[in-house]
Amino acid sequence: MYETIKFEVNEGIATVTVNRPKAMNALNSQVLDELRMAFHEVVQNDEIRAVILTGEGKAFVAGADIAEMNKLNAVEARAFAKKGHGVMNMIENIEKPVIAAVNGFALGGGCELCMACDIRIASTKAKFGQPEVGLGLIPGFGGNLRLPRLVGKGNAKYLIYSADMIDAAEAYRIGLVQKVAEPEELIAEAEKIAGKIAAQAPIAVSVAKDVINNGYDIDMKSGSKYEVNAFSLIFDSEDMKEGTTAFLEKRKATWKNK
Ligand code: CO8
Repeated sequence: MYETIKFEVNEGIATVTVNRPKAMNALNSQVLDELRMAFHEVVQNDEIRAVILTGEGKAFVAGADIAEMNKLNAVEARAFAKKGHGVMNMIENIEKPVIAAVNGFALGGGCELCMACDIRIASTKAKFGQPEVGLGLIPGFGGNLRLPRLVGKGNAKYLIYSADMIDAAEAYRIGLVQKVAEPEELIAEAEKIAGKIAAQAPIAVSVAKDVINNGYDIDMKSGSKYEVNAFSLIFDSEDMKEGTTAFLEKRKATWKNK
């Protein structure tokens, strides 16, 4: 069904692999469409508790497809940028956690794709950057917005203006990634984190994701109200009763995702 990505589900964890290694997994319209379809499948499948997003071969994703962009006029570029934003926003906002396992180059749209994920783990072989200004472009899949939020304005401006590529250690130092792993241990490490998350109450994880995302860009007072409402609503979930009762009865909780 998919031609440019691979989609697998194993023990509640979906793995989405961008699979266009001959073009360094560059995001053309087809890859973006298939990513949207895959994440739609993630939303629909109740068994999936967490997602790992990675790339096949040497790259995670080396950017939006430069050959495709080279031919676009402004109207077509707008449609392409909107398609990219649609995918990034979908990944950022689905009610399930998404872990980027960055195996290699995460450049331009690839860096933007991993930034739309909740958590990033990098292989020691990974390289990050926003090289768009070297192509006469600017980041167009949310990089100007997400990079400063993740690493601060100064680091973001440095990376975007200079087009510098940084390695995993530097990405970790500035807070772009949360963990660094040896290449052969990257997926196992991502699965370990996904497994830990999948063992928690799914409804609580999804509500926490919602509050963090929606609380981030609003003032503290409004955020505080948003959190209080989300926190109280969760008391009507069966999983909240189960989690707290299991603690009191000194047993392991069994989640219903209800
Ligand atoms: N788009 C299209 N093709 C690509 C891309 C890309 N982003 N990256 C690599 N490829 C292709 C190469 O053209 C090459 O194809 P071929 O074999 O047919 O010549 C093949 O992949 C292998 O690449 P290389 O031979 O270059 O491999 P190297 O190992 O020598 O280098 C690099 C790997 C460093 C990753 C190098 O390929 C590179 O610099 N790639 C481009 C990185 C880049 O500039 N990315 C940013 C693109 S712009 C962007 O992402 C904007 C996002 C917002 C879009 C908004 C829309 C309006």
